[in-house]
This record gives sequence, C-alpha cells and structure tokens, in this order.
Amino acid sequence: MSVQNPLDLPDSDPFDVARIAAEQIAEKTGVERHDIALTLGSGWGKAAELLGETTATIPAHEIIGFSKPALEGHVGTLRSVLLPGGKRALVIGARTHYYEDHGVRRVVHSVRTAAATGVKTMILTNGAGGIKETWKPGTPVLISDHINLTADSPLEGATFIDLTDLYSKRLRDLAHSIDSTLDEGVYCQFRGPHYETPAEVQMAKIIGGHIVGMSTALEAIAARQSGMEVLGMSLITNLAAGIQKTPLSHAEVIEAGQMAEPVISALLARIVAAI
Ligand code: 8IG
Repeated sequence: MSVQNPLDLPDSDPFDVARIAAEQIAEKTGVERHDIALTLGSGWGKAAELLGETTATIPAHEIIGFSKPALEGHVGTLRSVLLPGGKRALVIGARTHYYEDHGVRRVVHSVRTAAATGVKTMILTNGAGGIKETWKPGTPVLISDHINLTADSPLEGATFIDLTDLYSKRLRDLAHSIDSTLDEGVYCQFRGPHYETPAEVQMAKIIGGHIVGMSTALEAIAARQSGMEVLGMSLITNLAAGIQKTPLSHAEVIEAGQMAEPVISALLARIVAAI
C-alpha cells in the first residue's frame, strides 16, 4: 500500500481529499462544476466519445487520491464532456476495484470526487456475469437493486444511510423510455478477483441475485451517501459459472465486451441525453 496516497493515512478525511480532487479537476478541465458522472466499466468505454464533445482529458493519477489502473482494458483517464444540451459530464475511465486491496476509500474515491464537482446523477456501468439463462453475452441490463457480498462498506463509523430505491426508479423508467426491451436485475457484488464457483452462483440465484460482478455496489452506496441519484447498468459479457457450460475466460469476457460496445455505448449516450 502506497503511503503517497492521502486516503491511506488514518487521520485523513476522504471527503476532504475528494474536495481537493474536485478543485484539481476544475482547474485542469476549466469546468467549474459537472452535472452528471459516468464510470465506464468493461464494454462501455466507447460511450465517452458518443456523449458529446470532450473538452479535456486528464490522466486520473494526476488527481489526488486516484490510483494507477491495475487492469488491461481499463483506461485511466478522467474526461470532461460537453453534452448536446449544455450539461457537463465527468467520464471516469479509472475504476479501482475492491480486489486490488487498496481499501474501500480508494474504491469509492472517484464517486466522492464526482459528488464534490457538483454531480447530482451518478451512472455506474460494469461488465458482469448473468444468472438469467435468457441473457446472451452482449446484453445490457439495468441494475434494480444489489446484494453486497463483500462484507464491507464505504461508510465509516455509525453512518446509517437508507438504501431503499438506491438504483433510482425514475432513472430506470427513463432508460426504459429510451429502450423498452431493457431487462432489470439484482446485482451481487462478490469480492473477486476469482470468478464464482457454480455453487456460489446458485447461492446468488437463491438469495435473489441475477447479475454477478466485482464492482458497483460499494460505489453505489457511496454515491447515495453523497446525495446523488444512481443509475446502474451491467453489460452481461458471460453467463455466470455453471449457468454457461464452458469455463470462463478473461479473454472471452473482453471480446464479448468489444462486440457489444458500439451498441450499448450508443444506448447509454441516448439515455444520458435524456437526463
Ligand atoms: I465481465 O461471471 C465479469 N465480471 N463476479 N462474475 C463476477 N464478475 C464478473 C463476471 C462473473 N464476469
């Protein structure tokens, strides 16, 4: 664990670090406030180009609290995008995963920073495994709720936050008005980085899960704590272990993401334009 990152210092306040990060973003982008933020997970990256005009691109590690990306296929940049309607979007292409073992503060730092830049709508996207057999690789799904199986939380101390309607019904309805065929599902966040065993996938199904992944739930909790409205979307890149008969491979997951990317990115851009 790097001691250079102020989030790792026990007496630092993660919200102070997020405020400084937001000031640095304002300075480097020339944009005082952002309205919408998007975290683009695997398969969603092309949306950055389709949303509007990119007016600034910053390597995320130049901003306080951000880590260098750990994973191939994850672009470590923050972009400021001018949307057609005049709103400003902050596009986060630098996700720190829980399995990287840098602690939850670093996992949710981008979300807290987005809130500190003025963002009211947080869009969290990911690549994930599907439990519903009717979903094919390449299917985008709205997240309707989550089950957090990390046994961790971004909240520190006795901070009680209501998570009813965490994944905004209003924003899901809006997404449905753009594409009425969009299905919804409950996202189960596992710690990873291993994929699940078939028995774990069956457990997730029995407890009410439809999607298995390694991000998003902790970020959504932090987004709600910061008062933002959350829209969550998963790209089903593979059926979960045991649901699909063949073993899971990271290469296949990347390939399914690349195939679906133009279609789902265009869909996301249309949803954002309607917000
Ligand atoms: I892409 O099948 C992707 N991410 N936990 N399980 C979990 N995460 C994933 C999966 C999956 N596919």
